[in-house]
Parts: sequence; C-alpha cells; structure tokens
Amino acid sequence: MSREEIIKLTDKYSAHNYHPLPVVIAKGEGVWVYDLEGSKYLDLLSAYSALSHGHRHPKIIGALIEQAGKLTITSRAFRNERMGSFLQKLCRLSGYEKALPMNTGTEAVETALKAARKWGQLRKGIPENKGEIIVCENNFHGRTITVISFSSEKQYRLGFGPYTPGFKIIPYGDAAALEEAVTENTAAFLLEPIQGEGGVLVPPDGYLREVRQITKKHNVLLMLDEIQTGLGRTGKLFAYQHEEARPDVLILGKALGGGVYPVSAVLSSAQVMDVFTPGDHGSTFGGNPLASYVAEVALDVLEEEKLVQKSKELGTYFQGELEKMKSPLVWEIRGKGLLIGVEIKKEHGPARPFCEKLMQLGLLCKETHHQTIRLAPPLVITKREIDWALERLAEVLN
Ligand code: IF1
Repeated sequence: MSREEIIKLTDKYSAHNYHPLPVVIAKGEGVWVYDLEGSKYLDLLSAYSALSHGHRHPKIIGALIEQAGKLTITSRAFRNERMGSFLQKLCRLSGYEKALPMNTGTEAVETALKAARKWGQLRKGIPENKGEIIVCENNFHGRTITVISFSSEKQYRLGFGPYTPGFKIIPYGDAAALEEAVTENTAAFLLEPIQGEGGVLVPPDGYLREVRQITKKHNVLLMLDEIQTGLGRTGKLFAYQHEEARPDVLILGKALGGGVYPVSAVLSSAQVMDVFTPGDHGSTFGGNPLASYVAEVALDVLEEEKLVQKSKELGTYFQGELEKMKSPLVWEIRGKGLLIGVEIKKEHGPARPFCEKLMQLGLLCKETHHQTIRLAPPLVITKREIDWALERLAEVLN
C-alpha cells in the first residue's frame, strides 16, 4: 500500500482522536526511523520519552524474544519468576521499599491516587470521603475520567463530565499557594517535576525543595509523576534529584518499558503501599513476565550505557547550541537534560508548521501547547547526531 492509501485506511477505521504528522513510519533503529519509501528521520520525540533507549535496543529486544519463547502472561492469580526480580531491581535503583506494577502511565497515576486516598483515611485519619488531593494548573497526568477531572485544559474535560470530586487545583511553581491550599483533609500533592505537555515548563529553582518541606510539615504525601521526566530524561535518574525533593510516592512509566512494551509502576514505602490488601487493586497485565523481564533489562541498559550521564552532558550541549543560534523566531529555550522545549514567538505563528518543515528535513518532533517545539531524542543519541539535528534546526529557525 502507498502512504496515501495507508493514511486513508487508517482514518477510515480509526477514531479521530489524533492529528498526526503525515509520515508513515515503517522501521526504527536506535535514534533513526524510516518511512515506507526508506527515507530516514531522526526521532526527536522518542514517543514522548518512552523510547529513551532508542528503537529496538538489541539487548531489550533480546529479552523480549527470550521471554516470549518461554512465558508471556500469567495474570496475578499466579506467580511468575520475573516480577520479583524486576521490582527488586527497581526498588534498589530508586531506594524505595515497595513497587506496584501496572501498564500505562495513567493507570499508575490512578494507582497513586487510590493509595493516597486510602492512606489518608487509614493512616492520617481523614474522615471517609473527605480526602483531598492537590494538583497543579496546566498538569498532564493522563486521560481517564478521574485524571481529566482535575485537568485545567478545557479540551481534555469538555463533554466528559460528571467529574470525579476531591481535587484542588493550584498554580504550578508557587509554593505559597500550596501552603495556603493544604487543610487537615489533604492526603496528597501530585505534580510533575517539569510539566511536559504543559510546554516543558521548569518550575523556579527551589520550588520542589519547598514543596517537599511543606508536604512533610503537614503530613501530606508528596507524589511526583515522573512518567515523562524519570529514568534519566532530565540528566538525573529522577528529576526530583535536581533538588533532592524525594517524594513519598514516585510514579514511573514510558521509558520503563524500554521502548517495546507498556510498563508503569508506583514506588513508595511499605507504610504507604501496605494500604493495599488483596483484592483492593490490580490489573490483568500488570507485572506480567514479559513486561517484567523487558523492564528489568531496560533498567540494566540504563546503567550499563550510562544514559543518565549522557542525557546530562548532551542535553547541556544541545541546549547551549540552540541558545547560540540566537534565532529571532524563538521566545525561549527551556528544559533539563534531553527534555527541551523551544518556544516560538507568538507573532511567528504556532509551532506546528515548524514541526512540518523539520519533518521535511528529516527531523521528527511534535509541538506542545501551541507555541513550543519539544525536542527529546532517545538518550542513546550521539553528539554527531545532535549536530546533524542542529544543522536542520538552524535552517528552520533562522
Ligand atoms: C497522548 C502529552 C506527553 C505524561 C505524564 C502521565 C501520562 C503522561 C507526565 C500518561 C502521558 C503522553 C500521552 C500521549 C502524549 C503524551 C504527552 F503530550 F499528551 F502530554 F508526553 F507530554 N503523566 N503523556 O506525560 O501516560 O497513560 O499515556 O502511558 O497522546 O495522550 P500514558
């Protein structure tokens, strides 16, 4: 089938909940993807950080094939040999006592919200149905009814009511607003250390540290959604480490699946996690042996290939070179490590046409929040490949 035929077929049968760029990707390897005609593109989106290890990392694909030849899904009704060792690896790496494996990011967020509500009731003594969870304006935590119930983005909510109650929205980056919003019924504060979909928004220095102090003082769980920022994306293993604002609950997804399989997890202390008893919560696929082995090996690769360090060094380089361009079209360049947002000045129109031009030059990226081009390559990218991207970015931005 031709590109046009595939697009037509897809649009005929698929719900129209996306507006993708008109490229049909047929193959991927490392930081490169190839369309049907074999033209190559540098992947600067990495499936929104899910591809931190690059496309089809040989060791991760090896794990997938090895496990697929043996056992794939068991459900949690039985035990499998892989889940324990995956969670041990994850807990050792992160320093948390317990983990709960799920599949998608949104599910892990829902899991954290359930943990927080039940913890609030059982451990903090919040009356039944009175628990509050504070979140931030401009957040993105997923698409389920509960999660969109506390979105501040009109489109994510419109038509999907009635909404789940129990959430309070405060401005992002404003610690005083948190102090003000906390009541004796507050169970948790949930936020992203850097707002991804919000436009790669980095909060002011010291914000996370302050938030850590405030939540501690009021016995409120600090829950960080590091689904996008975690596992090296921002130049630290976890973005909270930029300020040592270690959360009580850490939510991971995307890159945890090594770019091949959806794997998410919630990490916490035994004191929090033990609010879950058999039957309280679960998932058919969560913690399955295929997922567990792939994720365990993905964590091995992260360490072996020093991807966190690479993200830090190459991210600094990439951002520095973008700054040096002094593009008259650019309002601001933001981000940490290899999570970079290039905001186009309003008078030059939205970011989408820039992404379309970049695509024609062989760079795949995606706009976010109208004005911002998100640049987030796989962490396995090399300096030479970044230079290749910079040449093309310069062509479009100058
Ligand atoms: C889409 C955005 C990114 C996330 C954070 C939870 C989730 C996400 C911080 C949910 C997911 C995705 C969803 C995807 C596009 C992408 C995205 F532009 F929509 F906002 F990355 F910035 N927390 N983000 O970023 O995880 O259930 O999807 O596994 O098309 O909706 P999920």
